[in-house]
Amino acid sequence: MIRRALACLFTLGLVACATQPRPSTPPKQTAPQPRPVPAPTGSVPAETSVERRADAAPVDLTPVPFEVARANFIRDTAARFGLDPAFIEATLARANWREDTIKLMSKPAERTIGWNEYRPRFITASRISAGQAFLAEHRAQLSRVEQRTGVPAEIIVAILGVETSYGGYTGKTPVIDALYTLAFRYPRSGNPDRAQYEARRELFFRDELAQLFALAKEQRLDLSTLTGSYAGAMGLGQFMPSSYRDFGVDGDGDGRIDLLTDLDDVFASVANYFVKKGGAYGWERGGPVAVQARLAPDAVEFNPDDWTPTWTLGELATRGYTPLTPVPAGETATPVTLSTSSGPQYWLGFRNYYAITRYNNSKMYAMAVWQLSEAIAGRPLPPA
Ligand SMILES: [Ca+2]
Repeated sequence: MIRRALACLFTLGLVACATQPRPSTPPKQTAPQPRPVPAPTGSVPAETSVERRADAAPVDLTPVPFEVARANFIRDTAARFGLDPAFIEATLARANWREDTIKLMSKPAERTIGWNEYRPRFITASRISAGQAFLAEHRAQLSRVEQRTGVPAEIIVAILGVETSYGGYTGKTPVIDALYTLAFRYPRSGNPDRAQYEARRELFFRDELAQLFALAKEQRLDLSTLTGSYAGAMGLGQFMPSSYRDFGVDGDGDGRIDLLTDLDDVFASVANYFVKKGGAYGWERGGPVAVQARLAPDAVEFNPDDWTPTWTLGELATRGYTPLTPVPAGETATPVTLSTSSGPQYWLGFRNYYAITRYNNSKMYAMAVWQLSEAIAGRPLPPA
């Protein structure tokens, strides 16, 4: 759910990533049974990814004393969501600064890795078999969501596999602590080139903290027990509060959106996110995700700034790109270059590829999720 993320070791996004502890959390009552799954890869939800959009408005860097910022936050959040300021004050008074959150958020980005290193971290035999078991166990529920939304069951399962090892590890950090920390003590590198970005990130998390209060009220969540990632992402799909509020769906019709323990709600919400988040490029029922391509030897690699799939096959052909497998007529795509130990690998990503990047703005994340979904569905994988 966010924009430019770099993930932990990968480039998923942004800054911080996901360094999650080993999975040890017992499953929730209605969540899947524990399975021998690999440690989560630690993607950070999109919302926590880095944003470096050129059009991002400048942020006022005038220092504001913490007490003033905190008081303004309480006043503004109470007014914005119709909450009792005394409740917000009392809740924040019990929140703790999380040094581990600061540390993880300030961790320097690891060296950029290639697809040949990234892929094996996500696409493993154990993750595939655990995904197949999860799909088999919940097939009826997933099929209903697929029929309604067009988002294939295996795509939903793959996202949950990458984010939380199918619910095996959803995070143990109190969400209120994580967001309070990042909202008011977002780590500063001291690098003037990053000052605007870091200030914007702090405001992003301050808004997420405000939305957490609204979410808790709307969905009757107990902020004293709610846990998630070190950056405040929650549940099997690792939704940030704003995404929970914007895209969460009550899948079982019990009047509540529970993305922490209710699989009907989780499946419906992940699918809804895919359909809606990309706007005009949201998930297309039955559409392709990606195909491998060949680049003509005399052509120049074409790497657009983002993965919006606006290029016609004719335009791509002009630039030297030829799909290796047939593509439905009328599809538009984005070229994607993956680096491997044996040289660049070229792909064309379609609207549904773009939809996956809305979950985490990384070309390798989207490719890994799609390929994992293919393996879970029992289809052959492209060579690494
Ligand atoms: Ca529900």
